[in-house]
Amino acid sequence: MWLVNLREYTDMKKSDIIIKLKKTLERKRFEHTLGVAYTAAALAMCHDADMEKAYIAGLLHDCAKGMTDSEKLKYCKDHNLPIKPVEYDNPSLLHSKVGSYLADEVYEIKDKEIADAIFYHTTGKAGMGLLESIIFVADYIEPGRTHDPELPVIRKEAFNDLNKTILHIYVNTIKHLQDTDSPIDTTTMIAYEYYAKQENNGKDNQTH
Ligand code: DGI
Ligand code: FE
Ligand code: FE
Repeated sequence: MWLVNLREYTDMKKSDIIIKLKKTLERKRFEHTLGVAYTAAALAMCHDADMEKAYIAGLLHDCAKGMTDSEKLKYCKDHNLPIKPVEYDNPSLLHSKVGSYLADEVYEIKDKEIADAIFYHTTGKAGMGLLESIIFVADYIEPGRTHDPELPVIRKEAFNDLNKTILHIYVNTIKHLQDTDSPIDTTTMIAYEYYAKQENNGKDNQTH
């Protein structure tokens, strides 16, 4: 493998991944996937992250979306992945956890940072690393998204201040979950509190 130019190797991988994803995802989901991949690469350019990793994590972030709820629950049981009560109530939340394992098992991407970015892309978590933050944000803002009227502002923020953008996304997502009476994962709430505190600390520092 070391005789192969690394650039060619990853280019080969990317087209293999895209062909495989096209077979398992519905058309809309596949288009969203490509949108997240190039948005993540653009955010990586802006925020000095690894573009290659951001693109691949973007491609794979929803790779488990083709599975039914019972397939996802079975996959977790077969692989001894713990399932939280909120995930039993809403098994769609499991696509991020399952996807991070499929990235390794099915798509042969053996990279901890990419696996973590996929694992946390739905709820996020307190203190996300750079790649995790980029995938969390790219998933929300890619050009195909239309669900949030504040998207034009959030898209601009994303290329300026990632933590501020993450807080904005949490505020809007939690409001949407409350409005629709959806159960909120504790990881989501803890992360929201973390980013709200970060923002307040930043403001305090500016006034001193
Ligand atoms: O897979 P996508 O649709 O591209 O995006 P995603 O993985 O971010 O999932 C989005 C959905 O997840 C959106 O409808 C909000 C929901 N979500 C995020 N955090 C929570 C949540 N749903 C529940 N019930 N609880 C959460 O904490
Ligand atoms: Fe997702
Ligand atoms: Fe997504």
